Amino acid sequence: MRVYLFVLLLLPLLLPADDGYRLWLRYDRIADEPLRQAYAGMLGQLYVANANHPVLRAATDELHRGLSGLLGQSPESVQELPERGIILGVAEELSGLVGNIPAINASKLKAEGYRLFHHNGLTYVVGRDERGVLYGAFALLRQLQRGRPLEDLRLVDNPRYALRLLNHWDNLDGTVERGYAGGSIWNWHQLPDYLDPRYTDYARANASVGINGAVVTNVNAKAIVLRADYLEKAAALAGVFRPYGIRLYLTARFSAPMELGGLDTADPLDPAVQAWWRDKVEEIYAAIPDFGGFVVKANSEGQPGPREYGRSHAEGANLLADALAPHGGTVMWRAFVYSEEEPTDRAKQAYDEFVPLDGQFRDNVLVQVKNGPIDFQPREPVHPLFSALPGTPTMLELQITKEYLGQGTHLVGLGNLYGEVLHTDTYAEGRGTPVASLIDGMAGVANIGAARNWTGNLFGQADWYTFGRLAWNPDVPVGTLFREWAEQTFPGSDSVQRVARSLLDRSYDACVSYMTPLGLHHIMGPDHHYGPGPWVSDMPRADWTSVYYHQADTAGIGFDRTATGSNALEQYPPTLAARYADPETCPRKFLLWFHHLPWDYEIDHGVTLWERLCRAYDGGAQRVTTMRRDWEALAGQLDEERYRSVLMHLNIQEREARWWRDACLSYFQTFSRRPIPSDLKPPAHDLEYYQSLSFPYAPGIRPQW
Ligand code: GCW
Repeated sequence: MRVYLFVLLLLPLLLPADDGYRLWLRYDRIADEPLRQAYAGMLGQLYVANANHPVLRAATDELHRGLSGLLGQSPESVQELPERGIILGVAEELSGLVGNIPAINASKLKAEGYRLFHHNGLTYVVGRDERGVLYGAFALLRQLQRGRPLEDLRLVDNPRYALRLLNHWDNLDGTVERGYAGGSIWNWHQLPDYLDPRYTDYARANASVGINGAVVTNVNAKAIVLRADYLEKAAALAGVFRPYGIRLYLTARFSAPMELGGLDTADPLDPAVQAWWRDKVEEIYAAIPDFGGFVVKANSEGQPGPREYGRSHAEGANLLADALAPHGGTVMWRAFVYSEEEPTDRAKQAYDEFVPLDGQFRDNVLVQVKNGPIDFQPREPVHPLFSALPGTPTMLELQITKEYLGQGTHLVGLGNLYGEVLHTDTYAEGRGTPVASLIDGMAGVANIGAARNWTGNLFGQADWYTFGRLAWNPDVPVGTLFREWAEQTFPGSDSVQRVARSLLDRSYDACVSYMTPLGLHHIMGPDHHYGPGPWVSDMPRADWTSVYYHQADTAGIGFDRTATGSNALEQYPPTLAARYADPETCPRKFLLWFHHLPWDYEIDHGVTLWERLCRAYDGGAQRVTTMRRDWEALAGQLDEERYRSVLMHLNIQEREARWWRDACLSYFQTFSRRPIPSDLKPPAHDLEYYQSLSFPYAPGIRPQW
């Protein structure tokens, strides 16, 4: 017994410290010895067709890195087809070499797709093109990391969307807007000469989940990034990304022709402006031959744009599209606009602005639409634009960073948010028209920073992973992705994996419940968006306040977006609109998004809205306590460093969930004038206390406002 206890106490010391830097690409030696030997027996040699292609070299390097870690031995590179081992290459080249193996046939492969299979002692990684081979190599490593057998491997995997991008809201001064993982990973000052090895690891991580583009600068853009010296810096980054199949994109400030070019206008119809952009784009392609294109935030939150010249968003987008088209570049024009003058319901404004422009954009323009009509709230109904632009390609923009979802500390598995959005049936073309079928690409606002483990909160890595894998294939069940991530991040421990998956799965609903249950939204602290602030009423614009959104008064709570209110509902296809219009059929989760209801509205048999609200807040906070306990019980089962780091964050989350619950209930109670159910704990402090808290140095605030 004593010996047993002693070993138990020592166990954490035996597990090597782990700072999380390696993400899900850990490649530690496989502990299951028979399995390791079986793999090693099969994968001892490596034959690569066209081994000198830079992308194939990256794939080969990764296989060497991965296999030498996982198996303890690197495969021997051979120049002739081996009898056992790995065959890697582009389908067309391989079929000439290895003869008549039907599986090599590329007909089922789309651009960037790959096929993995085992045949006669050989494991084939076959791509439609070089990128496909790279993705296949990562997929093979994933099989091994997850301990899956190779013998009956038969995988054909094509990406659903051609554009799978990270959007960095990174500023040139090294700060990150809405970033909670430290400063920017890009060291602009030392580029182009100093190439941090982190840039390569960043590219590897992205490639491993299929991300093929990176917008490296903030949409609140500075023109200076288009200046010659900065283009040289960007070109250096693009050079690191290229072998990993990642194209570099920049944000374009609409007024750049004035700021950099000395013109006195940025009017998109002005020939001098058009010539300036044409020349600038040519200069960019001279430095970055595979430059991806521009992302633009125009006429939104103070950013310049075509509206200043009486031109439409389509005219603005087409200006840049025409300059990029000869080089194969793309414009992603953001639909996140709401008028400075207002005052219609902010949820309606993007639709009103963009629907009349449908069909007017050039072919190389995509309109980039946030998942919901307000702004990355913990939960929103899907944006009505997805089903209203049949003549315009669209990008779905999601946040991977957690501006409104607990920022740097809360564990919230965003995969469930992403899945909910992608699978929401819009009924745009009758039943069975989910958002995933209406979009043409996905962009995720990155949660990556200079933190040693990239995302600050270790579980933020799962959000990056899940985003990438869903952008590759939105139909993979989110639970499968949680499992993949957990298996690769905590290999060798079933119990840690089980808890990790379960935390990812439970946490999204828990967070919505302790922050904004029943369709409440935008009730957080001002500017920094940290913590509860349902009382916020004093802001430069009404639609930046909380009271604008929850509309609580002594009669009830909620934003009436039905025909008796703003009628935002009319922007949805009729089937969906009808469902949301009736509080009886409106999903609970969106009830107060669409309806203003009395406090004693009976929501369940005999349960009033007020009581339901109290129980939602309370239940959400309690679930975090359970999450914290479940993780705490893993003591000694994983390395101390990651264990402690996650636990400390969960402790903060538990405290803050309680804070949200208490602050919001105290505040809403001043309107409901009803007691908090007696079986629930009363708030820990009075309302004045919560209102007195201030966070002048909360991270992530935009520097240039
Ligand atoms: O979510 C809001 C953020 C801003 C952001 C803006 C946008 C980059 O609070 O910080 O600016 O949306 O998406 O443009």
